[in-house]
Formats: sequence, C-alpha cells, structure tokens
Amino acid sequence: MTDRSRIAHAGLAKKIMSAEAAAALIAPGSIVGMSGFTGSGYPKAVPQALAKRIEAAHAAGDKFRVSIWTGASTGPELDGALAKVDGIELRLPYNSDPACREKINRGEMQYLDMHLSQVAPMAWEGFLGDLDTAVIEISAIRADGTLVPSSSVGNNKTWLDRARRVILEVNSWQNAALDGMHDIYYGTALPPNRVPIPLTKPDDRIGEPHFRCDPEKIIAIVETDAPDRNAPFEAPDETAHAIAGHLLEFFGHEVKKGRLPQSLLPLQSGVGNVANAVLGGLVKGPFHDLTAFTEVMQDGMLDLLESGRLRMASATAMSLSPDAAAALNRDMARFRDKIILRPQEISNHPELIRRLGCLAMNGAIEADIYGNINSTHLMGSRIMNGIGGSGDFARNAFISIFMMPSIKKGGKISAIVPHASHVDHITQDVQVIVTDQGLADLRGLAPKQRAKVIMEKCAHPTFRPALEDYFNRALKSSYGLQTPVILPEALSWHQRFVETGSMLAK
Ligand code: 0RQ
Repeated sequence: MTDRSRIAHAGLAKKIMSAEAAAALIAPGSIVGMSGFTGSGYPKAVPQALAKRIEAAHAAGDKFRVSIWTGASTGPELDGALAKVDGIELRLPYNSDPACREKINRGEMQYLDMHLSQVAPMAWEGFLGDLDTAVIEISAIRADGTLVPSSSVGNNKTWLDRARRVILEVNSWQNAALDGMHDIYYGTALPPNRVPIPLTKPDDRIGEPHFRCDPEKIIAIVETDAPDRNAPFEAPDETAHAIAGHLLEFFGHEVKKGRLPQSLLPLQSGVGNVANAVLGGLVKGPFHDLTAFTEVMQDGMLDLLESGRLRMASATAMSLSPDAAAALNRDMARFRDKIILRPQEISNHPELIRRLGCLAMNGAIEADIYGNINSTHLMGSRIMNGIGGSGDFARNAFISIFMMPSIKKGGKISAIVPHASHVDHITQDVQVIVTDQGLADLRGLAPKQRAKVIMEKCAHPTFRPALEDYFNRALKSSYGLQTPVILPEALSWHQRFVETGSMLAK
C-alpha cells in the first residue's frame, strides 16, 4: 500500500503521477542517473515503464536507448528490464545483472567499470557528460522539501545536485524508521578547493540526515510499495568455512603479535558468499567491540550486529537477502543507532580508508603466482561484475586481503595461475591471499618469495606441481629474473580452458 503521508510537501504532492507518465518525460539518447546500490534503494516502477516505452519504440522502428549511471548494481526491475529491451547504450559504474552482463559480453552495450569512490567526483568534474534526468528512490518527502533517503545512498546526492530534472519514487515499503540513519556530507569540493574530510572514527556523523533538492527541478513523483530485491546468500559450504577459518586464525595471530588491537580495525567486507561466510565466522570468533567501515551491509554483518560483537557499521547500502531485509525492516528502529549510511564517495573514500586503517576483505576471480589479482574478467575478456569498491579499499587498507576458492567449476579452473589474464589489483596492493588451502602473508616479500608462498599455501594440490614446474622453468629461461615469466606460456592455462573447457593438461 502506498502511503500519501510520506509526501508532506504540499507543492510537491501536486506532481504525483503514474510511472508511465513519468517515464514519458525521459528523452531518447539522454543520460539518466538512477539510485540503487546492490539490490537496494533502486527505483522499481519508472525503469520498468521506461522499458515498455523503449520496447514500443523499437517495435515501431524508432531508435531509443539511454545511458544509465547508478551507485552500483541494482535489481532486475532496472538493469534487467532495460537490458532485455536493448535500452541501454552505456552503463556505469558496476553491474551484476545477468541480462546486462550478457549484452556487455556480446558487445551490444558499452560498460564503463569504475572505482566506486570516483564516480561522483568525475561527474562533478564533467568528465562523464551531462546528466539529464535523475530517477531516485526515497522513503519520504518532508514538509520542508528535504528528502529522506531509502535503503542505499550511493551517488544520489550527486545525481540530485547535477541532474537538470529529477523524478522521485517514494517507496512506502521502506521503513519510516530509516529516517535518521543516513549521514549526507555536503563538504566535498573540486580541486583546488578540497579540504580534509572531518571523519576520524567509523561512527562519526559529519553531515545531515536528508538530501537537499531544489523543488523546481522535481518534475514527477511516483508512489511505489515494492520490496528491494537481493539474491539470497547460499549457506556457507566447506570451502567458505575453510577460508573463514584461515582468516580468523590470521587475525588472532596479528592480535597476539600486537599488530592489531583485540577489537581489530574497521572491517570492510565485499560482496559474495565467501565474504558473507567470513562475517559468519566472526560471530563465533574471539573478537569484540568490532566496527565496520564498508560499502555494503550483508546478512553476515547484520548477524554480527545482532550478536553484539559488532558495535556499529558504516556503509552506503544494505545488501541483504529477502529474509534478512524483511527482518531488518521489522526492527529498523533498533538498528538505527548502529548503522550509518553515507554517500559512496565517503564510504569508499581513499583518504578515510587510509586514515581508519581498514581491514579490506574482497573476493577475487584469480591471483597469479606474484600476487596480482583479477576481480573482474573471466579468461581475460568476459566481464563478471566489475571492480566495484575493491580497488578503493585494496590500495588504501591497513591490510588488503583477497579471498577465493582455490579451484572453480568442479576443479577445471585453478584460481592460482601463472599469469593473471586481467589485473585489477597490482601486487603492491595485495598483502594477503587466502584460499581454502591456506593463507599467504605477502607482506615484506619480493616477487620470487611471493611466488613460493602463494604456490605453497594457496594453490590446490591438483594444480600446484604444474605451477611449480612453470616457475622453475621460468627461473631458467626468463628474459629477466625480477619477475620470471615464460612469455608464450604465461596465458596458456586460460587458452586451454577456452579450447577444452578445462585448465587441466590432458
Ligand atoms: O560463477 O555463479 O556461474 O558458478 O564466478 O564466483 O567463487 O562464487 O565467488 O560470489 O565471492 O564472487 C570476484 C565475482 C567473486 C566478486 C567475485 C565464477 C564462479 C561463479 C562467482 P557461477 P564465486 P563470489 C565491494 C567489493 C569484484 C567487486 C568487489 C566480485 C562466479 O567478489 O564481483 O570486490 N568482486 N567489490 O564459478 C571462471 C574463474 C572464476 C570463475 C570465479 N577463475 N574462472 N569462472 N568464477 N572465478 C562490493 C561492491 O563493490 C558492490
């Protein structure tokens, strides 16, 4: 049920219309900035109405595509609906929708994969083009015209400021008790006028709870009552438990050595099932009074809060399974003081990540024996999701950790390869690699030392001898011996997979 009391500004209440009428205001060829970060806080009605309009235009032989900017991935009602009707010309900065992914990998959609902290500044700098329309989900409009954000903040502040025209979706499904959870910082500027961001602890509030928006720019308001949609997490399997176990043992070791406090340092945890399992492991671990300075709140983070182990979490979005989202929605008021949602240029800001000393834990597709990480491309060319916030955190973390199962696709793929087929995180940005086999602590190690530790601790036994054989032969034949490589063979494992469906030698 939509709830008219959510729109308390008399002037703006006059702009309520249907999703179809609002979608009719979006021009072909325009750049549209939408809300949404992972499956939360994205507009649910206008994108679907726009998709219908595009489909009708295409059926009539007219060209109709738009460029879509968001916070990160969204839901099927946005990315999926628009991709299916071939309605997206260019998409940025992150995607996990299967229909979009297919279009991108078929070469039918341009995809600009960006560090998530850099999207808002680049939009302000004018590097990305002119933003025509913003379509933003909020949970309420206040009497003074300020806007109560919904379950993600993402780039909404920037889209509301930069867009020529604004369409709002007021979603009554979002709990009214979200009001007060957000911290919208209005102190960013362009060089040479940038000043330090005054945040020194994850629980500092440095902004205001609501978005500002010039009411004159608001051209349409659409009422909705639809839930956020995130895929449920899989129950952690043996592999995920093994990875979590190695990592928790490592944290315990660092505490014992006096390099980490008992409450650790602010946690950042990426997307995916493995990351979620690690958070589950922390619920049972010996660490207390934890904090998180991260991008997304997954189920595991909510469990940690519930357990009392995690004191508070700062993020830009919820990324919860349907069950966890419903549970949080029922109990929002209780969590309001423990969760702060910020714009993604703040949640992922390199200055803040470096200052706070985050422990960054992100998933990866593959690592090479020297510790370069591929987070984005299968066999060097096919996009999976995107770099997301992993680069923002990896380069600036206190300890940058990448985790992955040692083998994928039933053992046909090794996650540890002679040479990464694509590099998102260079070896200098990677301090720890952990697989189900073990944990490689790479701090203080030079390339050939790194290779030995990665092969010994992280590689699966099926692939380890072939890696060692490659490395030993490279030591004899490489052009230089700082980072030994056999150039014609470096990507042969990937080529074999493309040709035979397996990296295993016959
Ligand atoms: O495919 O689903 O078809 O089986 O990739 O892989 O191992 O289940 O791992 O869910 O943790 O995701 C890097 C994609 C890992 C994620 C990545 C296939 C594999 C499976 C998923 P199937 P897993 P996860 C902050 C941080 C970048 C963004 C980021 C990611 C699927 O962590 O997107 O870190 N990271 N953001 O089978 C072929 C390989 C493969 C492979 C995995 N080597 N070859 N297929 N797969 N490795 C959050 C945000 O930024 C929002």
